[in-house]
Amino acid sequence: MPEAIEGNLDARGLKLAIVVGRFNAFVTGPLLEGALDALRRTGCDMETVDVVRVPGSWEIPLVVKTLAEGRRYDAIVALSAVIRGETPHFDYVAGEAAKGIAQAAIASGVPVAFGVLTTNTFEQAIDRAGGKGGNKGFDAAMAAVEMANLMRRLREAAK
Ligand code: INI
Repeated sequence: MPEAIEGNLDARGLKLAIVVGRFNAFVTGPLLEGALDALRRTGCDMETVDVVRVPGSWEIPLVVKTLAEGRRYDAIVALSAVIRGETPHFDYVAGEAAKGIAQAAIASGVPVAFGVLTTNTFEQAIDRAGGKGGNKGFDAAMAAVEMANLMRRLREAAK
């Protein structure tokens, strides 16, 4: 069996930022708690975690891009909640947030975990923010730790 190259879940020594939207704060608050819990459990020095608040999902790409280009972070976690309403607004906000976050990660080489909920109802959002669907903020932070370590490994292997 070939040995798989993968990132571990040890956040000791990693520098992470969390960008979190205020819109739908009753969902994004628990997402942030979940993300912080994951970082605590993976050994991250919590004093070094930067939490950056933005108005909503629309603003996340610009802030993630700015943080990633600053090269101070091993990974970034993006957290927000877009809930479908009666208008096409949902599609614009959710689509641009997803595209912009992906572009910022690919352009900078800094992993950005996608903890942006896109749901049809408030109930679905709550289910995924610590309810019966788990906590997507926790999952996103775990993905950020794994990807930070994987990217580190890949860069070292390329030397
Ligand atoms: N922002 C969200 O994060 N979620 C939403 O569901 C949402 N809706 O539905 O409008 C939303 N809108 C605000 C948007 O992200 C910007 O903050 C706003 O348009 C100002 O630029």
